[in-house]
Amino acid sequence: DGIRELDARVSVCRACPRLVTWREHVAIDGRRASFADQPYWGRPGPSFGDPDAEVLVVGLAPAANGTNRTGRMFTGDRSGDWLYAALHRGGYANQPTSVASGDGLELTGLRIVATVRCAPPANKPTTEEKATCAPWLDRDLELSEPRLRSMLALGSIGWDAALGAARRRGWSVPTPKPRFGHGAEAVLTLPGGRTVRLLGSYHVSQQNTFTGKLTEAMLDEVIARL
Ligand code: DU
Ligand code: SF4
Repeated sequence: DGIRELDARVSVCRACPRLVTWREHVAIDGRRASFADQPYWGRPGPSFGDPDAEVLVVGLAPAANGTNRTGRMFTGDRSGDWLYAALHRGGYANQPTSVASGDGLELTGLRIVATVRCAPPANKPTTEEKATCAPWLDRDLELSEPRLRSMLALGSIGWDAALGAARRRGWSVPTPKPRFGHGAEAVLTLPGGRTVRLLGSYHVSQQNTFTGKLTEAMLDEVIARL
């Protein structure tokens, strides 16, 4: 189907020279010591989850030793531990943990994509890299659109990417531009009049979860509204 083909195509994209160099460097000779005996994916991260999802989660980018290692969105790092535990509490995931493909994890009603599909140095994609990767997100949105009811943007970069993709799809976005914040909500209107809700959450990165800026209760509250 369309999503399978899209996932296969994005997995071999080499459009951003800096990110190709970084993802392959980490995979080949920059592996974290605790994973040194493992093969790394070292490529862009395809979407993960239910192809018939009504909810789309838009993250930031793969982590160098997370998705860039395991090849699956939010898999094998602390951000993923947080996200999948919350998706399990919210009824979208069949188990709370995400270790590696083959661990039995399945999502129902929800699919996860990223703004930028390759691990960026210091987790910071450039403006150009975000723009170069945007067509992949556009295609994900197009394929999800018939069933889509809501989106969850993790962090302001995911929020801006979701709004940009919605505009390029011809959806109507409120003006002034809806501002990102934890719990922020924007109602987007499709050309036919149907609406899709965009919700914002602080990103599940360690700098938010370790410091208490994002608590489990805060994340659960937004997921419940999806
Ligand atoms: O082989 P497949 O049915 O395309 O599934 C690939 C992979 O996607 C599976 O290991 C879990 C995930 N997945 C899911 O999480 N939810 C679904 O509804 C279908 C597939
Ligand atoms: Fe391709 Fe996106 Fe990776 Fe750039 S970040 S190389 S556009 S998949």
